[in-house]
Amino acid sequence: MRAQNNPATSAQDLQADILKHLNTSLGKDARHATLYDWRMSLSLALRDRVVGPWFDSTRKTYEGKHKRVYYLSMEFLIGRLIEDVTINLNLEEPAREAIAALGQDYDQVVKDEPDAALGNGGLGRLAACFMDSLSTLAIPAYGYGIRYEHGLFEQHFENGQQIETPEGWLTQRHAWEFERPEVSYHIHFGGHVSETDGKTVWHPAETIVASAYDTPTVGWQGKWANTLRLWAAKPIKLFDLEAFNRGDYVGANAPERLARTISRVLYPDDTTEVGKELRLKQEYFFTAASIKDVLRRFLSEGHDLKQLHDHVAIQLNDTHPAIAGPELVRILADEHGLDLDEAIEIARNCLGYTNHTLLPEALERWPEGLFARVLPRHFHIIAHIQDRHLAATGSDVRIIDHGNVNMGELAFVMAHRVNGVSALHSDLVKTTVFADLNKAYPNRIINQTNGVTPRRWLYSCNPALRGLINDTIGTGWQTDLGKLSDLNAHLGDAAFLEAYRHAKSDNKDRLAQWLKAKHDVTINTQAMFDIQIKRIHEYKRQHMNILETIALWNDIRDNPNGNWTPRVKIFGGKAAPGYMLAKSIIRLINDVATTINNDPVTRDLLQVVYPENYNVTMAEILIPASDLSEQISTAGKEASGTGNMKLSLNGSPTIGTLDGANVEIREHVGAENFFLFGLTADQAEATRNHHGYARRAIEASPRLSRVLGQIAEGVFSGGDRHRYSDILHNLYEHDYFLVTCDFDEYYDAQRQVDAAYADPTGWARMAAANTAGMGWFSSDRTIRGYADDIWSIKSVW
Ligand code: 4GP
Repeated sequence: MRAQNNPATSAQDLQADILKHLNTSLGKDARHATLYDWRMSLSLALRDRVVGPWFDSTRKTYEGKHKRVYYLSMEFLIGRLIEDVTINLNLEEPAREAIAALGQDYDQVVKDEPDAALGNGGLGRLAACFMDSLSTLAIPAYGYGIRYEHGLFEQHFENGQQIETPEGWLTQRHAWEFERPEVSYHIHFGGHVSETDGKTVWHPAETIVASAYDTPTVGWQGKWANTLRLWAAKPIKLFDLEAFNRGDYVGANAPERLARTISRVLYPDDTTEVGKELRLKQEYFFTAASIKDVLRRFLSEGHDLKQLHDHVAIQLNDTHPAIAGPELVRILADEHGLDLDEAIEIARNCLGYTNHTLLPEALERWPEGLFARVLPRHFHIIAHIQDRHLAATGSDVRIIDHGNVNMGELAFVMAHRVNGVSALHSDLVKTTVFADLNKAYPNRIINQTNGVTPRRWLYSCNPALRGLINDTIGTGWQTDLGKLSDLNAHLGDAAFLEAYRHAKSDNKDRLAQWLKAKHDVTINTQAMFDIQIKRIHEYKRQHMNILETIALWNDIRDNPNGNWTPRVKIFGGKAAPGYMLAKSIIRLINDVATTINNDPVTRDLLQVVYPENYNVTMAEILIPASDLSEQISTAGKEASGTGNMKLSLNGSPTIGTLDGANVEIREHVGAENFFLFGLTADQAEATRNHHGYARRAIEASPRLSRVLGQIAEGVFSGGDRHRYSDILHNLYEHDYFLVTCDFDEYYDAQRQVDAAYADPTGWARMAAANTAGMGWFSSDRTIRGYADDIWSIKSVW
């Protein structure tokens, strides 16, 4: 059923609305309009069409007193929205026609939109996919986060090295949001706590304002729309007029500057004490504003606070919003007079916590002194939560321990469900980081394997494959991705496989043209496109990939007339600004690219390409064009992966370890359509107990020894023997991530890939089998799992 207010739109209607917005919202006539004006006018005309379903959805939720989900996340990696909205509203063609009729190039208009990059990687993109699925499934939901002025930094390469510059998505007006100055809350920090007549009062020292900005997120076919509400920090006192009148113009702006710092950048450098404090304040800022908003809505419906969990489910996307537990308890107890223990129970019934990584550095711990200074009342409440937990379970796992407040333990104790993001990861959550808490609270940890939205990650980004699927098995898979398994019946059909190859080759051409136009790189489209796209991290092992590239280069040079399968190795990803080894890996990849791409002997057989500034939009071009997906993390370290799902779904078989969701992907697409290598998580752990394993592995591998020797001699660094001593030292002396131990098997698996790729029909069958097998990995399935097992919420339909 189409929502009443969503008018069926013709290209003419849209054209008229674009012109209307050009005149009345942008204040331009068509003769003087710039690309920006056209893009804004198109976006606003599209936004007009989201408003109807959005109002309907909100009204229905209030009328039916439906339960709502609140998804609290420091990151929402949304990317561009024009295509997202046109796809979901079925307005692709009308929008294209309307813009063409106005004499503009639609693709240029779409490309003018900045990527909303309010996130780093997987966790943030998952949040964006979840918003899409929640709307598509008509589950009433709010995403809550921060409206950062600057999203994830822009990456540039200078002499192969990563340089970061600030991202500026808000330097232009953001077309999709609605400012809500009336929805604002005071958020407090610091001060002290007093106790009078048994009543605890927090006397904060500092107050800022959290002000809401709403972006509607519309689901498939515009039938339902939820809200992404992002908070901007503002001062309570706009301006110090007295200081200004004294001539202190800088000082006059201090209140605003200080407040705005809170929502200025995603991931401030938290290696310094002030950086830590800022980050803790960011987390409390958006969490506290969100909780206040949740309770305001709840109370406006006239419910009793004791029934909170019947109406409210709050999901903590990692530990960043873990302060939600104590904050909720504080409001229930201090402001509404509930008994503290009762408040804890009520809060727990509402809260769920998703863990996204086992890496110790990502499990947040705040120095006790800092925490107690910034949030003194919460510190007391956490101590009380801890006492109760210790007394009730007899466990000796403390939340406040060794001078730190441990946010993972806090989130665990305060949530009624804790989930990992793949089967393997959830098992490891049970047996490693939270082993003791798992004993104290058996059955609390469950699994919800991640998924991706098929609307964006197949339908929208891959029109060629979308068309073939529609022609082969019909539509309906956009919301029932399991239907892709109908493709299995066609895997023996030569015409289908030929068409599948064509679709892939169209996408490869598209990527090649993009690389040429944007990065001035020419690639061989007949070669296999071998793609690794993700943040740069030792555990993800981009360095193993580049070492294998060097080994292959050596082998081709030793035998230039051999039967080699041409490859283009494509990398994409950013390193955290303070992560020096990851930055060295980036430089090595770029150095190796320079050497190899200029070698006349191997040039037609092996190329390395690393376009700078990987983001959601780049992913949408790379993924459909990929032949081979690199998912080569050290087993036990990648919680799930979602890029692995997008690539396999788009017909790119995986070379990978038994890590994260790779395990389940392999089960679904079939072991014969997956190139497996490497140690298992158990073996990896066992290997680390054998002193000197790295050196032994290097000595046992002539191929790897040679490669490391070349790097040490400066073959890729113009003779500079020291440029990569950090990487080499790490590999020889430590190699926690077991690159050396997995290297030979990885190299061999790559040669199996070469052989398989040499048979075009066989490869097409394998690629198509990946698409056919991936139906289970829709984020709709994941959201249904959360809805049933964690939130106890139903679709409004
Ligand atoms: C990521 C994990 O590294 C990735 O395996 C997972 O697929 C993704 O979360 C979504 O669950 N973690 C992060 C992070 O992005 O910041 O910890």
